[in-house]
Amino acid sequence: MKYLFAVLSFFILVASLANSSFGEQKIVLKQVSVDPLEISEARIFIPLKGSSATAAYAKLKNNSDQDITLTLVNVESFSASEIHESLVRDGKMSMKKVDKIIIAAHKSFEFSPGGHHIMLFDATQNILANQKLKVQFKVNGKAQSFDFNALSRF
Ligand SMILES: [Cu+2]
Repeated sequence: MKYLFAVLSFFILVASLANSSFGEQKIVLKQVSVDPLEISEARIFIPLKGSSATAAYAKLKNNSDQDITLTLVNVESFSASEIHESLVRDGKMSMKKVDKIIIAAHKSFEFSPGGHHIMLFDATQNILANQKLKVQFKVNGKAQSFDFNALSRF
């Protein structure tokens, strides 16, 4: 009986050691899997009734040691999309198409109202609030999709 108890406690010790090293491994894996490009607050405003154009905004963070070049490929449920920069010319707001965005290593960038934004044209379907729409970019030449959340303006 004493022997059995010793064997049992040995196994419990081994099991708990295995568990703790497993836990450490999980933490390490989590650190490694941080995306080079992190996107938050990704949102698309549902087009207003009678309007065909709208915009998407997001916060982007370059977690890598290299610059990230970002180009836009397409946006789900819209027939056309472009990256725009807002400008003030002769006191008037205007927009200019931008081919690419470069985010320096460990820097952030924001698509925001009144700044750079993703301009969307001609919704191909009815979009509902909280619907997830895929926005496809090329991140350093490699296609990558991100979920944007559809929001109503009101
Ligand atoms: Cu625009």
